[in-house]
Amino acid sequence: MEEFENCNDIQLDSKFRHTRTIIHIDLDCFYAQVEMLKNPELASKPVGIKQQHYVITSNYVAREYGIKKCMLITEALALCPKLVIVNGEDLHDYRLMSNKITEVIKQFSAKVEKLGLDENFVDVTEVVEKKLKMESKFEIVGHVYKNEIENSCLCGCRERLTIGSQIANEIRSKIKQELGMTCCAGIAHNKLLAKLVGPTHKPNQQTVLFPSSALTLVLNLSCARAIPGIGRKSSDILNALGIDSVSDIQNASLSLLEKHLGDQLAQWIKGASFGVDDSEVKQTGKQQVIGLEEASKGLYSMKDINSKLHSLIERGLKLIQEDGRFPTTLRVSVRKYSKSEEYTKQRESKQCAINPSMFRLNSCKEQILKLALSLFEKLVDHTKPFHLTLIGLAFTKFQEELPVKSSLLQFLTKTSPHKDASTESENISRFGVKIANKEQTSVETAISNDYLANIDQSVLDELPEDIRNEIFQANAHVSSQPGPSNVHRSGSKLNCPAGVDPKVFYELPEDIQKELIENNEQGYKKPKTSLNNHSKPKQNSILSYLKK
Ligand code: DCP
Ligand code: MG
Ligand code: MG
Repeated sequence: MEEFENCNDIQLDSKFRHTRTIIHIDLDCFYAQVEMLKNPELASKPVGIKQQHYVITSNYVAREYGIKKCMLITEALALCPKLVIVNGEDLHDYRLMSNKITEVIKQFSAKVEKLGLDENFVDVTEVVEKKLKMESKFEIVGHVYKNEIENSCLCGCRERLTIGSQIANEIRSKIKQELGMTCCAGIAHNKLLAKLVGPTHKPNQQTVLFPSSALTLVLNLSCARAIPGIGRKSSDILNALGIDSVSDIQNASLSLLEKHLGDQLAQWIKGASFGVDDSEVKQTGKQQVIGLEEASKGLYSMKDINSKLHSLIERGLKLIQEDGRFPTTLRVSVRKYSKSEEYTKQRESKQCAINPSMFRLNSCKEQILKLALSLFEKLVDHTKPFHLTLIGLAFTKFQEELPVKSSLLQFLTKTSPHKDASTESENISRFGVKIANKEQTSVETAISNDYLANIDQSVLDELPEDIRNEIFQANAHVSSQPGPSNVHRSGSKLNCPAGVDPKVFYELPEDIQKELIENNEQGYKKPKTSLNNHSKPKQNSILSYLKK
């Protein structure tokens, strides 16, 4: 103990002053709850969620039968023959719900750290401070760990944690009200204690821990490994040193721990064994990967693969749209069948860069499918019989904004812009060129000597209307030469402005034609239509990209 007190001033700080208020939220039987929400008939039945041969979680009805997490399905069925087994290998709906939950929690404080799919830490210290200034009387909501209300510490933690319990209750009510999900909450002055105290009353309950009970809570843990943050590797090292329980850590010499675990980890573990944890709630950014998988007993044909990829892409695009960012990498994974249990868990994957401009195209689904298939072919020789048990698709490396228009143009133009591109981006360039070549003859006759000549007509046709208009408007402005003045056979009396392909011009709705002419006469004005998420000025931006 003495050594510990000398080892780190910051830890001492949190031992005698409990300035923060941290809430840990953990959803009740998360995957099972999502399934019950999708299919309310399940709510009254025992439900087990299956992955491979295991029940990875179950609802609380099933838990009454003694079903535990990670139990073999055969064992679970022996305990409860009427257990309804739901396949939980596809994480799509769980991820979606997980993100929604975090968003609800963020309504209470910006300091939210997501942990896995069903847990979040929230630092509500500032919210508590504000409430303290506004009110003076507070009542604890929910349980108090060991019914021990703080009466020795004078730092103000009793009031703060009491307000924390009220906020936790509000968060839980909001999650229930907006998403129909129940959860547990732990409230304490640090992350470790908040996480540990939450599950002391389950499900759909909350518990606050006052600092005077911190030691009792950690000493009640079954073993050192039960401290979240001590993983298998650290616990193996500790066990090898004869350190098994939390009190063993408390009594171990810090220098011994530092020698075997490294200074930082050793000091943290030593602190944790006394309920001390000064780690911050790290604000979680958006997810790094949008990934989906489909498991199956057997995928044997390209028809299977095509259909699985098709559905994965459709769902992936929905998620990307909801996310609002643009991925720049596509990854395809497969799990090859093997009799060996260990091996079947391994996935192989290939990835390539994708041009985010693709997400503007109406044909983006087909284009991603083509890319995914070419990645698949690198993983699996489809000319020979194959047996897969899973196929996955992931979008990664996101960028917040739509790409600059130069890349849009690169994507639309007929020639590959990067001759020295890497293999990954060559895929895309080749892909772009391929589209262009297909339509080249008809396009060549259609285009006049204007800036649109560089753009593949077929791709142009696929663009959403607002973007097409923007390109046309910009193109109208580019040329200063007098344009052809004629009455088109379409009946339009309007004159096609300089530099605009008449064929394209007369296809446009009349209001857009007028706008084009206006722009041409007055000089370039900022187009009314705009691309989402673009805050930068657009003045002349497209023009430069459209130049040959
Ligand atoms: N999970 C998993 N593999 C495990 C354990 C859990 O894939 N070995 C998944 C299923 C769970 C989810 O993670 O629903 C969240 O894990 P929890 O440990 O929080 O368990 P639950 O939310 O299911 O139950 P509880 O009510 O005990 O929190
Ligand atoms: Mg949970
Ligand atoms: Mg959890």
